[in-house]
Amino acid sequence: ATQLQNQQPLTAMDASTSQFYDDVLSGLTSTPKHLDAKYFYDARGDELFQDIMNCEEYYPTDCEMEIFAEQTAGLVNALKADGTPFNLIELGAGDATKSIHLLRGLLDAGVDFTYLPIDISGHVIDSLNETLPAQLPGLQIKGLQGEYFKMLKQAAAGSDKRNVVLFLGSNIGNMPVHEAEDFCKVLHMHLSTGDMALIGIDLKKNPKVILDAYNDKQGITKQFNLNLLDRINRELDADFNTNQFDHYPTYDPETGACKSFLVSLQDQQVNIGGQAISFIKDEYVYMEVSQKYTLEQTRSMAAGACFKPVKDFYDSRKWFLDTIWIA
Ligand code: AVJ
Repeated sequence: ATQLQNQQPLTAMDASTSQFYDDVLSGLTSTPKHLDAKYFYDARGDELFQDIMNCEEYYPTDCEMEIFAEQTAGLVNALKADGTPFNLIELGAGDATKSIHLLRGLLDAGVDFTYLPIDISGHVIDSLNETLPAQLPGLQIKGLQGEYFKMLKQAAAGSDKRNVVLFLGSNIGNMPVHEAEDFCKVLHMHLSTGDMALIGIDLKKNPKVILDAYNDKQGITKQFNLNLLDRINRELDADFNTNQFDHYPTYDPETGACKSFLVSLQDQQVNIGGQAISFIKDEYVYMEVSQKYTLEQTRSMAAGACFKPVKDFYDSRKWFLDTIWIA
């Protein structure tokens, strides 16, 4: 493609597309190459993630669902604390299928709270604002679309109620350990004494179980990774041939890092909005980490951020932990 042809879509880019473009180019011109897993979730990526959650091998969703469905009363009790009204703020609420158990439990117990789901996707927030009040009569809900901490500030501002923050689904695992530690520190800075966090964390377990969850037999996780290349093609005027990349999932039981890579099957050049990017045969692109922790590691993460653990909830296999920390 000539430069002229490619200048058109670039100048027409909105702010979020241009951020996407900058991140993709900076990741693919780095050594080693990498892409940011937060970009997995376009409309197609959302569908593929739903399919992953329905995979036989993908256990984290089932585990956390079991906790929320079967230990609702325990969760309600721990979070309602002294019974004072609170803001229930959920970071990355998605479709709230797990939190809905908690919301129903809180309503049934007559607890005074307002649910403030935060998501980067406006579509997610619109549909929660619309569907939840119908499913849960009496629910006070105020969805907020935007960045976690920006919206958290907004949610907590102008209210002297205590705050309870939900960060479920092992989303914290998508950060490398040092970033997760920093995230907890920043979270603590946004909270006041007595505020709580309920964090869903995937635990270390038999390495085969973990690797299988990120290497499903149907190849959905592979498609989920390749979809980011397709998304770049669709949104950034690129020409990736996804057949020329393979998916390489790994799990290292020593570090607890479950990482996913795409590997170039040949020497190839890809054009992204007029920029040529070269891949050599067998070169890898680092796509995502899904970090696994021991209970002890979660304890030191809490302590490092000045949180005190108050209660732990496990699924029956003890594969997943929902832990409540108090600020
Ligand atoms: C949504 C980040 C929790 O890391 O387990 C699933 C994403 N990636 N399979 C995870 C994911 C590959 C998932 N999280």
